Amino acid sequence: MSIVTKSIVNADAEARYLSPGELDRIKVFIKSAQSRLRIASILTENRESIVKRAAQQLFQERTDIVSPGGNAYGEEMTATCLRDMDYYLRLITYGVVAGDVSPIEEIGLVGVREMYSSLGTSISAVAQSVRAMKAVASSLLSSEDSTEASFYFDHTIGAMQ
Ligand SMILES: CCC1=C(C)/C(=C/C2=NC(=C\c3[nH]c(/C=C4\NC(=O)[C@H](C)[C@H]4CC)c(C)c3CCC(=O)O)/C(CCC(=O)O)=C2C)NC1=O
Repeated sequence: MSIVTKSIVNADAEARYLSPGELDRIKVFIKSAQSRLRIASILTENRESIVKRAAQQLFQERTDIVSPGGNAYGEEMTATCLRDMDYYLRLITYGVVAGDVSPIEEIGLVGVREMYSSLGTSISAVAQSVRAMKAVASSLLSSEDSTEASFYFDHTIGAMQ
């Protein structure tokens, strides 16, 4: 939910007008809209290369994952791993657009430990893949946009730690 929707839902639940504080937060949200939309479109346009380059880096650092017996071993499993990375990149673009981590949280982080644990997937390696995507993404963004985007990457990584 964006800050606009959230503020309205909260205010209406108490049948009150938006408070000065809420209006200020909405102002910040609207002021940052242009950069957030720019970030989302750069990440979206470059999604394939971000995932591919980050996966290469991950598999170099964690050869065990793609070696026999590894969770992402074999063409099909490797493709599923890249798919998961693409899922997280997509959710991060949702967060950037909404200016809020709750879409990432609700779609991809609630119960994530249990899920990967039941799949025998190392969650720290998944976190490492998101860290690698953050590095590739940062190289495509201006330093200001990179700082903004990092917030959403870091939140995702933090939830997997
Ligand atoms: C949008 C929200 C969402 C998420 C996040 C999601 C994740 C997700 N990843 C899965 C599997 C998987 N995920 C991975 C990923 C990896 N293995 C590794 O060692 C690497 C560290 C990592 C890649 C970075 C692999 C290899 C599988 C297949 C595991 C198996 O079938 O045994 C599965 C099991 C079902 C399936 O194969 O599709 C789910 C549900 N699904 C969703 O709907």
